[in-house]
Amino acid sequence: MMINKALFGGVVKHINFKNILQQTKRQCNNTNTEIGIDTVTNVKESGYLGIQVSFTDKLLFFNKESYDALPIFRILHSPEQTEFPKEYKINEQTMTRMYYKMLTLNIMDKVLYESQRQGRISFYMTNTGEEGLQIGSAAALTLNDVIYAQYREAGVLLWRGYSITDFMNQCYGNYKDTSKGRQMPVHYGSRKLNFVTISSPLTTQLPQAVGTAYALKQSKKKACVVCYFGEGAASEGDAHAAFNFAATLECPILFVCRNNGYAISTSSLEQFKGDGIAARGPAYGIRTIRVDGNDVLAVYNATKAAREFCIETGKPVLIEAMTYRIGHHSTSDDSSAYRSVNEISHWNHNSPIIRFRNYLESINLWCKQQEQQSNESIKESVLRAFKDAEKELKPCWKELFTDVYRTMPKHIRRQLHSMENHVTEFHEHYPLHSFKST
Ligand SMILES: Cc1ncc(C[n+]2csc(CCOP(=O)(O)OP(=O)(O)O)c2C)c(N)n1
Ligand SMILES: [Mg+2]
Repeated sequence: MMINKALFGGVVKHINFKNILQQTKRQCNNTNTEIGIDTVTNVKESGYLGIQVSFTDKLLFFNKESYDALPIFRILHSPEQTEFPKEYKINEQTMTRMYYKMLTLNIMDKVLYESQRQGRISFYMTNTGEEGLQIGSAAALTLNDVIYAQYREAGVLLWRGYSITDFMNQCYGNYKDTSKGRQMPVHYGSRKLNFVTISSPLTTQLPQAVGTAYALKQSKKKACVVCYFGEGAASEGDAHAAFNFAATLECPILFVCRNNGYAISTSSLEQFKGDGIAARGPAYGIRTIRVDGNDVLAVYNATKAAREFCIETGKPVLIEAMTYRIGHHSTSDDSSAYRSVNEISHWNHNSPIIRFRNYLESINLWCKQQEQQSNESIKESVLRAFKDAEKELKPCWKELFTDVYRTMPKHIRRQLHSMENHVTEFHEHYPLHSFKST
């Protein structure tokens, strides 16, 4: 009960407050004993917009210990396993193709990593340890789905049809590179394969991907957007904006978080204190699953189900794929400065490639001989493409001035002419023979 001046109409002085308070306390006590304490807790009420209401008289604060951690969906539990639930079966041809692509990615990474070490390309980032996540998810999508990636998703492109030659041309930035040598190595893009060009600033792809998903929904296409990002990128503000937009605007987008344990040298232990990235999904009202990213079959099945949900309902899904970055962050990093050799070797022994090969061998879909032959032939084709790409000319330097505007504005044209005059006059100082002339 509120006691205020207005209630007593200006006769406050003559009121006996002591009596009123005693009377009020007696009434309240009677009321509480009559109703009983349990009946006033957990009362369901609607009233706060968007919040499901229940009340409690217990003074409780919640943290991650208040809930069970989200479980990890896994199909391949042990190396001896030959059977798993029927609904998760994938046809044999698809499985061998998946394995072959994982192997290809792994071998291509080794060659390109070494070529950077020899100074033949300027930069590289390997995908080692994350092959299962990349190939498993890509295999569950169609070419109509639009991909936004970070930079460690070469396997997704490989699965969609980007050839080894395409990878090599991009990393060398020669004139056959579709981005005309204007991007750093590994910043791939392919209009034909519905794969949006990678950009270096972290997390920019998330809000953009949500916008594209919103547009897809308006167009009523039977496709979704798939947006890959690292757990480190999930700490950027853009990630939160993207999750919330996707949930509130109901956009058909599949967020695939690669939780590989590190953001360069910062381990996941130092990056966040909650239950990983997955716990954030339900907080935004996004349907979520945490999956073993090193189990290619689990990733495939989770992605397939998530994609179907996105397209049927037009709503987002979040997948947190647990994996491990076996290689250095990039060729500019030396991970021995911040993690132990033992830690890396543990994951090397449990790599997604080994796990999948064990399974395929156990059901007679793969054998040692096939492994050896595939290794040799993949290595040969990677080295061939690598040598060819290295020999190609660089794009014509005049390309520097094109493609920003549909019609070249006057001031850019002036800069182009001035550069032409300069290069003609000082041609002996430039390696013009390694560039296309037009
Ligand atoms: C906005 C922004 N901040 C910082 C960087 C530098 N940077 C590049 S990669 C990276 C770590 C990203 O880690 P994660 O998202 O986990 O991806 P991973 O490298 O593990 O695949 C950082 C901090 C950047 N590129 N952009
Ligand atoms: Mg990471």
